[in-house]
Amino acid sequence: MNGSASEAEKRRHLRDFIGHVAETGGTLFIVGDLFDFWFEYKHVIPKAYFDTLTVLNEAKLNGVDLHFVPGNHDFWIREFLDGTLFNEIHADGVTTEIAGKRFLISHGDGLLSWDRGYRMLRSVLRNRLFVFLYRWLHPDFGYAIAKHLSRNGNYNHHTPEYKRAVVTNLTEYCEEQCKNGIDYVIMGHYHQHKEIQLENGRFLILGDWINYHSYGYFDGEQLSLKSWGADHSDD
Ligand SMILES: [Mn+2]
Repeated sequence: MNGSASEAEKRRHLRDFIGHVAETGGTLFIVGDLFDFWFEYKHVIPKAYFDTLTVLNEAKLNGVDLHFVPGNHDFWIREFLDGTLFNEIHADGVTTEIAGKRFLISHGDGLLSWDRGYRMLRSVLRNRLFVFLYRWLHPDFGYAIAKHLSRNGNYNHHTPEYKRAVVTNLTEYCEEQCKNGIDYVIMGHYHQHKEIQLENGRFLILGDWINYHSYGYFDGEQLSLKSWGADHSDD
């Protein structure tokens, strides 16, 4: 995260959104990449996310059931996120039933059929030995490396054709899941904002908080994709 005006604005919207959830109550699943980089040490957590952590803690104290599905930027969790801040962590996504509907909630990375190389890289980055060794780097150094890598991420440079191929491939995956008893598949990661009706279910790609300020909302009957700001006139 950087110190620009747009970053401050984005964070304000996020705080307002989480504050709204704290007022209305319910369950909040955060579907990964909440942080540019989260690497938790035994005794140290990063200060850059203080505002987000604070508002999440407020929501939890107000009774919101807080769940986190780590993404590829914030997988390296210990006791602070897992137990102190969130009620539950779902490292590999989760299948859960809410009001009679079966949800599959996943960050979504590594699901593309052609993503073999990424899946191998991911298994290294999640490997216990790799994590153990990385933890011995000084946090300032460990965070500097990750910040550099994160800046070089190129999700914005995908062609429209590639983005369409991603949706087609993910939709095939979701069709398969929904044939096997899932009603709703929800994922993040792909920076696309899609709501797709399947033969046996429904598929949401949640967009992101960079361009869309978007989130999925389940009222107990209907699941929909919404944008914070579009339904709130206070901005
Ligand atoms: Mn991701």
